[in-house]
Amino acid sequence: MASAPSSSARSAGATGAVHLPDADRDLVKILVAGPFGVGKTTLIDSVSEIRPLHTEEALSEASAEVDDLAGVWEKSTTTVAIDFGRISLPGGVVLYLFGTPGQERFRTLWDDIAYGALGALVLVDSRRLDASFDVLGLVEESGLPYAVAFNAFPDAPRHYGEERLRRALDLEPGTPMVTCDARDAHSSVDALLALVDHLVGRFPAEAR
Ligand SMILES: Nc1nc2c(ncn2[C@@H]2O[C@H](COP(=O)(O)OP(=O)(O)OP(=O)(O)O)[C@@H](O)[C@H]2O)c(=O)[nH]1
Ligand SMILES: [Mg+2]
Repeated sequence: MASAPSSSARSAGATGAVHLPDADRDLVKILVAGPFGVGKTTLIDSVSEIRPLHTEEALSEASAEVDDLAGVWEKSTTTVAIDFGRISLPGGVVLYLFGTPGQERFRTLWDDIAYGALGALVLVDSRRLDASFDVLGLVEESGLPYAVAFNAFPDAPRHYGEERLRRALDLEPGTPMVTCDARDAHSSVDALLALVDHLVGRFPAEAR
């Protein structure tokens, strides 16, 4: 699987500067999307240079019937609306990260949150690929360019080759695929950089 570009040149981190200078900056809205419990909140937490906004609520017994806890047994809360965070990248690009649920039943919320976004980082749990079909459907329907990041849970199968995963998820050709550990800031920034590279590559040089 392609490795993500290095984040070593990152200009600000989870504990870095939080104030943006007034100089010209490219402000980019990015969705961090994925199925229940895939690590969206964790990723935004790990990279955000501002205190992230979360809308976490305790999981209820009723939700157990719709959101499968398989693989994330220790999970006790879920995001009921959005997560929000911000990260400054080298070269003056600032990503505004909007974490959003990817289940089909959140379609209305999705349409509102996706408004104005330039791209999406779709987090996938390779232990339950089918849980990502809804979000991939939503992202493709909305025409958003996206990259797929496999969040490396310890018991995730490692024997799937890239081509097999690409086919299983029915990804559009050229869609970047990387692995990450959402708990790790550098790894998560690398996944975001893979998306940014993909977005930049879609625009002709003269339009940048
Ligand atoms: N081992 C491991 N655990 C992770 C990783 N990322 C997230 N987790 C754990 O997985 C669980 C789910 O993470 P969340 O960040 O809440 O997932 P989410 O996608 O925001 O979940 P919802 O908002 O409920 O859809 C938490 O218990 C995390 O600690 C990872 O990279 N590796
Ligand atoms: Mg969440």
